[in-house]
Amino acid sequence: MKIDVLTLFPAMFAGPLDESIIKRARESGLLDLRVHNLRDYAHDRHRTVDDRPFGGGPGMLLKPEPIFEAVENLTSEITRIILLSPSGRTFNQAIAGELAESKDLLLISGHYEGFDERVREQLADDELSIGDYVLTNGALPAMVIIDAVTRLLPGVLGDEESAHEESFSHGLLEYPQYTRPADFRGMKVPDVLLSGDHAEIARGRGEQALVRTSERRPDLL
Ligand code: 9D3
Repeated sequence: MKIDVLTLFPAMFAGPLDESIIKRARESGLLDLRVHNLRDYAHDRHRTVDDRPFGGGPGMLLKPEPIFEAVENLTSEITRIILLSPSGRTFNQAIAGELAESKDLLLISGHYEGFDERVREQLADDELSIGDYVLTNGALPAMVIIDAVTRLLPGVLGDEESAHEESFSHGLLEYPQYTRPADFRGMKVPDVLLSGDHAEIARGRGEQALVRTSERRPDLL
């Protein structure tokens, strides 16, 4: 998969996507990630990317010309173009799954008070938020989406990680887990886990997953 990102803060992308599983996905060619500075598509002397809203109001908007030019340069017919903004639909695992089926994505990170509406109407296929809290810009949301999508690409997770995924994606929170030592400063691991009774262990874990989910995330039940 190719993912292009259009942002005013390309330097934010160095680091988080150069580690661990995403790093491996990039090195193996499963993810071709390209980060572009929106300012490179502005042509005036000050490389202006924003302007004041017609009709007045607080803050600045991203002006359309640099974004249209970037899209014309970076996309093909099949590119899925996604705006990141607090007004988007809320990203979740199902959306990650859909996006993972695209060949090319372009993520356009917002800033200031938002986008000129013509960007939304003419360019965007979708508009996503990552949740109901206010960030300073869309760069972290772009990285969150890249991470969640990349790990779903065939071949990115190892066999063990994928198998674990299969057996635990039953829509509940995970049950409590323990590793050695069996007694840490007087805090003991539940006896059943040391019993070797695998049927009883599975039953206890299932019960704990349900208890935990109903306490913390009743919306999932
Ligand atoms: C109406 C005033 N603000 C909306 C809550 C304007 C505004 C604040 C912050 C517009 C953009 C931003 C920067 N945030 C994003 O671009 C963003 C975001 C977020 O803040 N939270 C969750 N998901 C996202 S995706 C992009």
